[in-house]
Amino acid sequence: MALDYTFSIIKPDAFGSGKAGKIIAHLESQGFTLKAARVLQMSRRQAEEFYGVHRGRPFFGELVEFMSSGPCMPFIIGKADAVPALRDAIGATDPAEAAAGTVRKLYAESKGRNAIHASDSDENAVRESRFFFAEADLA
Ligand code: FUP
Repeated sequence: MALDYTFSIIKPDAFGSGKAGKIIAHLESQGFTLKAARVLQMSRRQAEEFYGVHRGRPFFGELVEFMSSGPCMPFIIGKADAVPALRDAIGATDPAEAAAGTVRKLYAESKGRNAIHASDSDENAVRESRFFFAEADLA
C-alpha cells in the first residue's frame, strides 16, 4: 500500500524570506495535513549526508552550501498516496519548467534555490523522515 505521508523541507531561500506559512497553507488547501515540523539549520555534514545520492554531481558543492546556509523547515505531511501527490504539488526542479500553481512556480527563485524538497519515493520518504524525526513523530 502506498505511504500516506511524505517528507519535505522548506529550504533556506523560502524559509528565510518568510514563505513557510504560505507554502504550508497552500498545501493544506490541497488536502495535505501537517503531521510534524521542525526549524533548524543543517550543518554542512548533515547536508552532505542528506543529499549523499548526489555526491559527485557538478552541483553537489553548491547544493550543500545552500542547504546549510540558513534555517530550514523539515516537515512530515499526510495525504493519500502522499509521495506522488506532493511531487505533483511542488512541480519541476527548475521553477522555469514548473507547472502553474505549483509551489516551485509560485515561490522558487531558480533550479538551485528552489524553495522546497520532497521525497521522490516511499523508501526515501521513510529514510528522510527518520533523518530528522523520531519514530513517534511519524504516528
Ligand atoms: P528534486 O527531486 O526536484 O528536488 O531534484 P533532484 O533530486 O534532481 O535535485 C536535488 C536538488 O539539487 C534540487 F532540488 C536542486 C539541486 N540541483 C541543482 O542545483 N542543479 C541541478 O542541475 C539539479 C539539481
